[in-house]
Amino acid sequence: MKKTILALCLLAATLPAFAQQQFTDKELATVIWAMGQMNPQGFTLKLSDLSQPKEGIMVSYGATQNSTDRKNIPAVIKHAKAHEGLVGGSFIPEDGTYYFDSTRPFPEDSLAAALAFARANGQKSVYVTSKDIHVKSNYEQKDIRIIYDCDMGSSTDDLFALMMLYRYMDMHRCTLLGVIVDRMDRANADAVDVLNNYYGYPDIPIGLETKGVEAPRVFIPYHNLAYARNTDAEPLFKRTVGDNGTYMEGYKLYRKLLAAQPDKSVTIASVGFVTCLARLMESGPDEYSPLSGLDLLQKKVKAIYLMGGVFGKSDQHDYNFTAAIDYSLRFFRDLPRDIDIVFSPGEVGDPLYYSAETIISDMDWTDAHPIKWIYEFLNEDKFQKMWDPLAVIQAVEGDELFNLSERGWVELTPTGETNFTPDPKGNARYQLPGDARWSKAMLNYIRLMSIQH
Ligand SMILES: [Ca+2]
Repeated sequence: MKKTILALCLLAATLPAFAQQQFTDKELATVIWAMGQMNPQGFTLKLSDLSQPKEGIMVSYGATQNSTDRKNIPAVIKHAKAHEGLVGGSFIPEDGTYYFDSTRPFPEDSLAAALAFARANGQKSVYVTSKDIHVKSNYEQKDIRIIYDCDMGSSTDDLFALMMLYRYMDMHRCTLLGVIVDRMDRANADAVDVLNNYYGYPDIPIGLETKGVEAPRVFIPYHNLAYARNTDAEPLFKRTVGDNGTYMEGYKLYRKLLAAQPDKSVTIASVGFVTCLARLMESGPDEYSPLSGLDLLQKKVKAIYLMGGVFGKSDQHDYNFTAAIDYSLRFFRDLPRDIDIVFSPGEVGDPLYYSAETIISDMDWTDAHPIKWIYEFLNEDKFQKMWDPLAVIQAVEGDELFNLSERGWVELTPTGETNFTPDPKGNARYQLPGDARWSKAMLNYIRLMSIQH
């Protein structure tokens, strides 16, 4: 019997003419059941020609919910034939069950619509076919309050991490309270002003470091991004602060934002230097709060996700902490021990290489895109790795997508080593490198956000 089914599927796949012959519902049910047996990871089948779509965000209809048995398949086929003619199978690890559903496809650049449909149909996730990833749909977590602290102006992963935060905002999965730019030079804050506007959040406050790292190295320069002009010499990108506005001091904006938030409610994603954080911790009472900076941090912040650190056998050299080692030493020395910290070491993001060519092609849906603009004027691919988004993704989505170390304490040495001492009561953990499949899925997740519009 199994051999017959296999032969039927193979024939259908290799002989379109054969596939075009109408199958009876009974034959379709046999094929669908067999597809489930042969595809433990899931499948989508087009009933008209038994092909498997290569693209599309697949969302199951609520009407065929809980079809787990062979005897449910005829109802799934009936619904699919009355709708888009697609049947999907998926294994849900949480309940160890394989489900068959009538499926609705959405274009891959329409994630928001797909997620809204999924929520309306009681579905917990959607499947993005070409990227081979699932995206959760059952989120409304605006109370995840994020402050994003970056060294905008050198690597483009800071920009992609910020893009992820805007997309999470679109999905109501977090509230971005503010952006701190810890790389001095207002051009870097102006770049954030551009992104805020481009992604539809023009009023997110921006703070800028003024006493930070002197002349840090620049990997991919984009200090002129905010001032880009089109061929008619008009500004290419909108800004809120503009040329005449001013930015609040980075640590001061931290104070203002933290003072206004509920206790232990704020998550910080720090993907640059920790100079503004160190200056916050050394600050005294002001117009925003009678508390010292250290007390304010302890009272309001629950977790800090840090891009940086070197652990285990890695022979990498840390950049973010060593670039301003005095500030970093003070930050790690004084950080309240009841604030959770999670490191995203460079080696975890290393395999996530988003090539210049792929970035430009993923953003070809628009002429003027600030990130694409940077790449269009680069003479060479600088092989940018997507380090920073990994800290942001965990800050918003929690631990589920990551392999993490045990708990412990981290001490920073004057030469920039992050020494880890295991202790179940410790406040620190670090991300562990994933396998090739994990790295690809993470990069594909970032790419999925690049194509949304
Ligand atoms: Ca960075």
